[in-house]
Amino acid sequence: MSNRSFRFVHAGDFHLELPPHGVVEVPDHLRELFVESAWWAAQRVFDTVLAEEVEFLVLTGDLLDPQQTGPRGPLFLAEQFGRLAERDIPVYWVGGRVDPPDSWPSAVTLPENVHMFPRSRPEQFVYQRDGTPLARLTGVSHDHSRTIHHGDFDPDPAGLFSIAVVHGSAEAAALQSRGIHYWAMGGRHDRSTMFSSPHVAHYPGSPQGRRPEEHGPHGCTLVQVDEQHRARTNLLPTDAMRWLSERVVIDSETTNDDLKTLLRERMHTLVEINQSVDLLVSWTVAGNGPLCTQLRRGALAVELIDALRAEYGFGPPAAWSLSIQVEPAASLPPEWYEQETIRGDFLRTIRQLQINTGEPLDLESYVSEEHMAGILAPAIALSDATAREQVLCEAALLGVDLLSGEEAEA
Ligand SMILES: [Mn+2]
Repeated sequence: MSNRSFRFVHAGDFHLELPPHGVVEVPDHLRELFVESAWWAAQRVFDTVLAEEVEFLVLTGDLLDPQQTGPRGPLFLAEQFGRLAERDIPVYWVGGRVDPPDSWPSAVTLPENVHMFPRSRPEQFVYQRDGTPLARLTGVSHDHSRTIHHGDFDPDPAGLFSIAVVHGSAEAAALQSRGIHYWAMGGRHDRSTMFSSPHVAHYPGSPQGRRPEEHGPHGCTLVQVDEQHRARTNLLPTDAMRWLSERVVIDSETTNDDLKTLLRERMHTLVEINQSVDLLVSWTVAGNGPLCTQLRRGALAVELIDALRAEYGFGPPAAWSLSIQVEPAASLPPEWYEQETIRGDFLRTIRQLQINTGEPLDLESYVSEEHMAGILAPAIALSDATAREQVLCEAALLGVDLLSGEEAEA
């Protein structure tokens, strides 16, 4: 039995049916990027497989919903698979939530190098290089239960490198107990590793981030297996545009110009670090001082955004600033709660509601009957304790903004 080192690529969650979203508006010059980035990123996964000359490609589901992409989706994938077929590179594909094996349209023929795992029970393939077995892949497509039946997976009896190909979630301890060398997981859109030694369970994430919360580089994972059957994972970025979330801290001394300089310097660094990929940046300003109040209410945020967009937003590559938000201060000055002012009354009321978590907010009385019949009713019930606390905090800040006199800002 040979223990040779080898490499493969692990990718998933292409979601070709789903363009990036979660922004208020998309400027004209970035429209094509929004529409096409999921496709470009997926194509780069196949480019990577060819460029790295790996043994095979493991795909862990949610590649496309063929109903929603229309013919373009299956035709695109079949073409990409065909590029790998020309180089004799097999593809092992487990179905996820949106791409169960029976959703593939019969009119589009899958090339013979593509092996799909069924949904009913695990199936196995042994990958061979020049007639020598290198790895055993066991996989089962997602069956709507979300949880992976880890008991279905056993390591290769002859000691081959064993890969489990699955879509969903599982307890790390349950997976670790099986003796599988590499759990190729799918179903999470941000990259994450459940454990990495001695064995590995890994989600490569989507090749393309879809919304501001999915920040940082996205791509596929290059897995390198050594002679001792240890696997090492490396991110190979494929994203056509990258969401970034940046936080800058200011204090009571910070001036408009200081903040502008701070943002420009940070932007400069971001462009240097993330070369040749378009960036979408959400800014958060934290700290305290009069500038925070100005940013929350006034035209300053718009002015800063406009300046950043003009200087960096058009590229290429573009580094487009989406928004500037002010991080709510951790606490308000305690003396404000004691003052005999309308603001003091307001803050004391809010604090009572924060302490007595069972006390109803009675927001219903502010909403017309017509709206109560719609989706607003459950939204204002705020039965979730965290959501209630968050709304009360925001209400306190809004109240402070509206009820503080001009002198309080100075
Ligand atoms: Mn998914």
